Amino acid sequence: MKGLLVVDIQNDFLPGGALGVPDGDKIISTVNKLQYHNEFKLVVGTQDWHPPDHGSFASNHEGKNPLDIIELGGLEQILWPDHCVQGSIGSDFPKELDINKMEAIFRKGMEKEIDTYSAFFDNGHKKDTGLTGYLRARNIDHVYIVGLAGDFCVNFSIRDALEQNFKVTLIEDCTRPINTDEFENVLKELKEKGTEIISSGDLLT
Ligand code: VGL
Ligand code: ZN
Repeated sequence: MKGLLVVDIQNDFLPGGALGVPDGDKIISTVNKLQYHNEFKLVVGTQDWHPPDHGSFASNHEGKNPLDIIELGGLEQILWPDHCVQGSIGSDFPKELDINKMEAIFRKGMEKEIDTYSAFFDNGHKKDTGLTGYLRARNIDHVYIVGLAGDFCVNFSIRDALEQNFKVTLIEDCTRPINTDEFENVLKELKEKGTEIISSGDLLT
């Protein structure tokens, strides 16, 4: 059965937000429609959900700036502006996003020593968010993915979903990257790994 995973559509990832993704807001109305598509037996959302002292924030490392790279818990970490701080307006879903169809919301990025881009595992693959088990318990074997940011949380979620042996479809017009230049390469890699890439128009008529 097919499920829809809506990744990190949060105020901070929209234009004007702390880590605004260019045109991130443009996907919302289509994502709203997709959630009601009969094909999807389950809709699940995620939220990036950091404590204020999270290790991915440049502000928590003396002399560092956003986009600097450091080592965090033994992994390479890109530093970001403070974003999606637990309970802040930036961490909230935008009011335009329909969240009524989401049966569960998985929050991630709560441990300060490790970042979690993927909806399935932290970046070190040490801790499972529980999403794999949840999807399996609901008989989902095919995950459709939409959301932000295309090159980070969507990208990493797709890789993990494939590794967990889900069939994976990215709905290309329902994601946007932080870095547009490199996104073509990301898409090419995802395709090579077995991701099906479609447009929302292939589902909605
Ligand atoms: C994300 C950077 C930092 C994302 C989250 O949701 O793609 N990107 N934290
Ligand atoms: Zn984050």
